Amino acid sequence: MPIEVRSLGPRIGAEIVGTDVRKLDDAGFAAIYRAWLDANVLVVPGQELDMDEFLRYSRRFGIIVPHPSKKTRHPERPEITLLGVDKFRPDGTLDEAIYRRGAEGWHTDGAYDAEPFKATQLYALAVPSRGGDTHFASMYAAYDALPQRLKERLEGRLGAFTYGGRRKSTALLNEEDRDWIPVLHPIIRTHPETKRKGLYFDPGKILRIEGLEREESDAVIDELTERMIQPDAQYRHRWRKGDIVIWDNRCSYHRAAGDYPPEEDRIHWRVSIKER
Ligand SMILES: O=C(O)CCC(=O)C(=O)O
Ligand SMILES: [Fe+2]
Repeated sequence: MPIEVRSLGPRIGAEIVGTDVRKLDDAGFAAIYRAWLDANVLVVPGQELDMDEFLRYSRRFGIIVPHPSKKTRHPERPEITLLGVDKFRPDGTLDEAIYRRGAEGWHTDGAYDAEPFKATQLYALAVPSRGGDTHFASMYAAYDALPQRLKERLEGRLGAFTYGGRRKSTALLNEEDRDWIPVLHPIIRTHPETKRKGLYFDPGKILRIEGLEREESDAVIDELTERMIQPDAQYRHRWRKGDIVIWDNRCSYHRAAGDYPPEEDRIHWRVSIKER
């Protein structure tokens, strides 16, 4: 069966129409993979999957690695992270780190790793009656829109990234996992598959730009934070139960809206995927 691809946002986001991911042959998957590389964020709606089926499909994109946040891993399946589970503490108060996970700002997943996550894939098990959308934006568009002086200033430069960034936000990590050695990534990063240049940046994880004086590094970080999101290269996903959404962390930013009624469930299975 041919794969039908529908475009979603301007320059980012696409949806696959009428496909059951459990039944995809290699040609079908190749079409999905191509659509994902082209659109950076790919939605496959209407899936009914158990955990093994979700993992099997996810493994077609790469290697699944457990997320460093141990307390949000599925107790029996460490490669699955649970989003929105155990939001309330035993005393009834809301755990903001779980409720607002991913909502503190635009980011890309895994920039704190020497080899960042290639992709993150979510499967929606429960969606709230309102709010809880996920926003996406293109790193390619961010790079294209940079003024020439910044492109030249940043070409070949490395950024130092760490888990909690300058704010040291490590609430989801166990105490013993909170020390991170900063890792370096080119700020202007060429996507290994599409060969397109993007602005690889994460205001919540970057510490500094190597080779710049502290003040200049901070000023450039502030300027990039202002410039990273291009309004004409965004997609906002309104979740439906059964949606699979995969995003490419090498060329897109995302953030959770963090605005749904906390008493309602918003639950996803999540996997972090690395290159093979
Ligand atoms: O829950 C969401 O909408 C996205 C959360 C997030 O940033 C992530 O899973 O990496
Ligand atoms: Fe994220």
